[in-house]
Amino acid sequence: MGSNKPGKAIKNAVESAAEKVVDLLTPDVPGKPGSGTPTVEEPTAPHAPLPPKQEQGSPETRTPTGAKTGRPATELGQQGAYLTTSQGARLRDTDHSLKAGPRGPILLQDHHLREKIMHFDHERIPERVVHARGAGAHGVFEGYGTADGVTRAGFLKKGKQTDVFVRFSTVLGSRGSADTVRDTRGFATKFYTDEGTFDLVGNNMPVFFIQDGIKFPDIIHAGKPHPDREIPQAQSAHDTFWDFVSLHTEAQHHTMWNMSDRGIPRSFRMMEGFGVHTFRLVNEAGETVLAKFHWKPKLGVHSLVWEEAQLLSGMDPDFHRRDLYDAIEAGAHPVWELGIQVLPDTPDETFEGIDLLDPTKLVPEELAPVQAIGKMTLNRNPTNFFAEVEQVAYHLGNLPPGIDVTNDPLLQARLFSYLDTQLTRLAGPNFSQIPVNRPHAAVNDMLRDGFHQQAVHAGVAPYRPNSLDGGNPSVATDAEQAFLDVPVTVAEASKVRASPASFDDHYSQVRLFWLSMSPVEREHIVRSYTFELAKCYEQPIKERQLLSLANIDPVLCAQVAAGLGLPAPEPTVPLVDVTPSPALSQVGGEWPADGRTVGIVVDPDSDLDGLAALRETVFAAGMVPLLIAPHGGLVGGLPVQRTFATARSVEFDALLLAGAPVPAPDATPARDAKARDAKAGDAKAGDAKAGAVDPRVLLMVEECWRHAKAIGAWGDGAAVLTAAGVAGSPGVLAGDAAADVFTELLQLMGAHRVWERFPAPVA
Ligand code: HDE
Repeated sequence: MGSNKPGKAIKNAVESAAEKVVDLLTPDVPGKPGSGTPTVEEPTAPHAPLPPKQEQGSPETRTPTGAKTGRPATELGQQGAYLTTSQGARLRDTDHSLKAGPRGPILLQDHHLREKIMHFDHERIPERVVHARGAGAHGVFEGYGTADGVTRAGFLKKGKQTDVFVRFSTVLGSRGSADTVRDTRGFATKFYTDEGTFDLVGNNMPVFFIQDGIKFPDIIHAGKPHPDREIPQAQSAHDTFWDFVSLHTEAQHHTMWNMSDRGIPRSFRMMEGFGVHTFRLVNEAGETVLAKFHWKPKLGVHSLVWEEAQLLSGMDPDFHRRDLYDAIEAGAHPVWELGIQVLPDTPDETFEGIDLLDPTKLVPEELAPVQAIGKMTLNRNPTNFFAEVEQVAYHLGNLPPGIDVTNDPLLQARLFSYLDTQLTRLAGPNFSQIPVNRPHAAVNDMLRDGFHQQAVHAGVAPYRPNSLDGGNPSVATDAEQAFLDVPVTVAEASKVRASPASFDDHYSQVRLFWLSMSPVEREHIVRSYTFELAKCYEQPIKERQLLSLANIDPVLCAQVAAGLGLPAPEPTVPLVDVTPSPALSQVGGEWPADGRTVGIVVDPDSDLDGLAALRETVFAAGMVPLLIAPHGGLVGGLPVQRTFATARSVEFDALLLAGAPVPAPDATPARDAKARDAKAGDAKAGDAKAGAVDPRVLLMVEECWRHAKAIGAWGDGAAVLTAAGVAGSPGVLAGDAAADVFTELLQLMGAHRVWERFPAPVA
């Protein structure tokens, strides 16, 4: 038995761990599981729970009514050195049930067994009906003060800092589905403002499939797996999806966004976010404007290429999750600016002919620039995924004074759904008392009782008016920051199940989007439509979707039709003249490479001088270097993160070759299918040295090349470029010194990919 003073015990445990584990082998790249260093032997000295990792954060410890508790967040989960029951009784054994003799049977009286199994049986809660798969992080928002003229919201005032919790998600897949599927991404932000929580529950695309919330179950039923066989998971490449969107043509705009590179983001950190709907802002003087919210990532908007996304779904289904958490852990904190398009609040709620209540329409930034009003930095990973990411509950109706809703019929239906869904998912009406959902503003709501009530309400009069509690709580005035339901005039009308005539235009903005794309982005769109439709079984569905494409653009339609082996139909509506919006394209511009991953292939038999310095340079550039070697352990005194057997090019944004390793002992197809036949490389490259390079390294180079990634080599590494047949092509660098090659590589990475490798035929 060791000391039972927790501080000393931790110190002892850490010191003994340091002695027993080769320090150098401990990974110094992000992703290490815990904050301590494990020992080979099971630790037995009692001590307090280890603290979370430094870059992890938990919801601030507040009472259910929003007051600060001042207690460390770690105490909310675990305390003390000893294993206990849920009631705090210390246990002496948790490995054996209480039995009548060592050979059983188990006794019904074993309260520890029953409690342990009962709790385990109920660990799962229903996953979200949509957006089930996601990842989240804590951060801080700082207002610029630039929105003061249009909204009274206090969290937007200059320099005001507000805690936030963001959850990113895919829409269609189940909780365990892959991150890199083609889909819309959710981008939901909870601002814990002093004036009540504000939830901005948006997507990474500015338009939606439907104009009226009553259609939501239809689009989701169509996009989810087929009800009979429950396939395919987390994707739209199937008959029911295309059946619906080709019949319900208002979905065509959002569908094209999904078919574009926006449907396969490189990273959550590299996505724009959009509030989608038009909101109404109201300032101190009671004046209103209409506004659309935008999140602009400091790292730019970037995507995977389709093959990369598909390979990643198998290689690393958690790719986006890992990317977000690793970047935060590496100190590359993702930053977005919040911006608004400010639009006049006119009676027709229309701007430049665009109906602002139609969520299938965007307002081009060239017509209404996005004005920055604040900045968000995500700087802490969750400490417990379930408690925070799974239990966070967003709701469009969580609005602070100064921000109000409009009559957008999609938005209006959402105001019902987000509270309602939590009743099932979080089992009762008290979900706002779960730690991650607790407001940071004083709560005095007169809501009482219900499942899982956490608050111990005092007072005898949870009703108004009352005299027994002295009239508490009071209602607030404008001067006391009361929420303002903007008194908008509602035109006299009859009850109808109908939409305004302006909602009938289903094609002009889809055409605008298509014509705003660069040639390479159009290639990707053609390929996605062709891929998805080719996966459908039913010819009539493909033909019907081609009709929509004909109404969008004849070139697009002809290209997809050719791929499907079907005739391209004529348009059924006149093609509209539109002015492209260059802001919609992702290509062009220079962006920081923060938090990107660089693979470095090393050959233990070659000159390893300078490798340590290069690794440090990559770290210093805010990126993560991963050393890839024939075997694990140490190479040149540095820890290896991937072997040729475990590495795949799709994990890296760029590849560096510090040597030309000969085939490793496990480079046989029987041991590793990626190894193929080393001789095949030989023949293909037509180079005497080709067979001398490990075929897995050649595969990495080939894949990086066709995914338009920058590749650099120096010294012996240049031989790999020749062996792979890519030497001298665009974005493939060879030099004498590692540092020079890396500097050039960094420049190429600023453009995200080496697009000139693939001149696009669709102009
Ligand atoms: Fe959602 N949506 N939605 N949605 N949505 C949910 O709420 C719903 C819509 C969005 O990370 C659910 O708590 C209806 C548009 C995000 O926890 C549910 C309609 C946009 C998230 C729901 C819409 C979104 C959700 C499922 C049509 C972009 C994830 C679990 C009227 C502006 C939030 C939950 C998170 C989640 C309903 C349309 C974005 C069922 C009925 C438009 C980012 O309430």
